[in-house]
Amino acid sequence: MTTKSFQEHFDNQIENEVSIEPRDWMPDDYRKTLIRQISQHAHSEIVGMLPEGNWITRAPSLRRKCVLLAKVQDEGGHGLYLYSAAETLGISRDEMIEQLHSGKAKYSSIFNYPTITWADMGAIGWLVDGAAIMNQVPLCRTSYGPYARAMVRVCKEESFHQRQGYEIMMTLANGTEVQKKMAQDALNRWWWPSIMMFGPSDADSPHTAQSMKWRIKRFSNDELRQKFIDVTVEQAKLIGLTVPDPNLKWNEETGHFDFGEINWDEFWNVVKGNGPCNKERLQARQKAWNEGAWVREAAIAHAQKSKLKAAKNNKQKSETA
Ligand code: BYC
Repeated sequence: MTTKSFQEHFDNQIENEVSIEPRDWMPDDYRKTLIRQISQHAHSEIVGMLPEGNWITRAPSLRRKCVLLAKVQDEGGHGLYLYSAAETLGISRDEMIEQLHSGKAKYSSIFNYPTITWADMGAIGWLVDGAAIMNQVPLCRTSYGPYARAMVRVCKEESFHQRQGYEIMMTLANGTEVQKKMAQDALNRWWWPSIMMFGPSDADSPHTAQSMKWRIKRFSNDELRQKFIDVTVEQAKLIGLTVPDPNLKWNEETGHFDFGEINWDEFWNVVKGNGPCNKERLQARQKAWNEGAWVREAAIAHAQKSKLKAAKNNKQKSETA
């Protein structure tokens, strides 16, 4: 086949919703876009373990501790599926980790904010995982097979995470005055960063148009952000909390909530590495990587030994046969 016919075949697959698999021909830019998005997604899951990991030892009861521990472990698992999905595109895990540690690869802006009270665990589960579900459910139908399949399980777990967060908020909102205040304060601090998680507005998003043509993305950043706001405002009302946006207003005509101006300077500042916790997060990842070196070396040595042993056994078997 010529490059032109490979391209036609690929275009037909996209058009007919036939998923692209690792051994299929794909345009270089499609591959690059997927490596960029999937690896950044994986990094977000792994870095995303840190703000919540911070509260495991201080969860207010054994039940809360077990649930939070399970949630944080889930995020680690999501990172691993996603690194594996990205590896099918021809990049190694070591290369991806190196890109994270050197600051070349991005990860979600949201994880560069501090978790200062227990209510932040509620706000993260409710808002951050809620935003993640809104973004990731459509990714279950993304055009690249391994990414789409990884997302199915990730989304099931994210739903549980969202509910555990909302339940923490509900409990606090129905608690004492001090607890209710703590929940409101967490909502005040996490609302705008959660809205920013969806990425720049469509007009300023360099990748959206092409990613939608390739059916990697099924909705634009602004469409998903709007869906999230419409759903979440009602959830806040239900538990008696106030979304910190004085311009939030139901619009009969559009059938959506209008909302206030997003502080894009803050968003880009965080994305560029200058948020409240960027340095701390990267240092924690680098430290974990360095301290885990002996485990990786031992695993490689064990794999080599097992391989040699198996080869020796096979040789002996064929000699005695
Ligand atoms: N933070 O043209 P755009 C989780 C970057 S983890 C930082 O719109 P695209 C969880 C973007 O990468 C959830 N950077 O790009 C874990 C691009 O930069 P480059 C993570 C951002 O790719 C633990 C530039 O801005 N979810 O759920 O079409 C606990 C231009 O943007 C951000 C995913 O990763 C941001 N928020 O769209 C709890 C979902 N937004 O690469 C929960 C998968 C944009 O040109 N990813 N940028 O240097 C996606 O859906 C898309 O990649 C995005 C961005 C919507 C994020």
